[in-house]
Amino acid sequence: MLIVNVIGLGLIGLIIWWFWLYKPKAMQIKEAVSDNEITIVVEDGVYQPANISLNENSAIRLRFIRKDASPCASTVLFPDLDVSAELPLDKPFIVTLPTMKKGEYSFHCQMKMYNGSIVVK
Ligand SMILES: [Cu+2]
Repeated sequence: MLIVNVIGLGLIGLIIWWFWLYKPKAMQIKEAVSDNEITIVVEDGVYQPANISLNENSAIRLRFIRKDASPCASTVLFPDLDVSAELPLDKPFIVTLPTMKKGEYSFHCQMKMYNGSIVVK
C-alpha cells in the first residue's frame, strides 16, 4: 500500500515537473553574440533585419548569412563607408564597419534589389 502511494506521488511529481517546470532546451538557448554584432540573413530579396540602429561612435560587426544563391545577392555595398564585401553562400561572413557619425547609411546589393540601412543616433 505504501509503495503504491509512493509511486502515485512520484507520478504526480513527474506530471507537475513535465507541465510546469520543464522547459524545452530550444527555449533556453540565448544567442551568444555581443551587443555590437548583428546577424543579417540574406534571403528572398530582403535583408533580415534590413534596418539597424546603433549609437554614435560605436563599432559594429555585421554577420551576413547569405541563403540566396543568385549572383545578385552575393555583393553587399556600403557606398557611404567605402566598404564592400563578397558574401559566400550559406556561410557566415563578418563585415566590420568603421565607427560612424550620426546619420543614415544605406547598404545594398549590386543591383539595389536588396536594401538596408543603418541609422546612427
Ligand atoms: Cu542584387
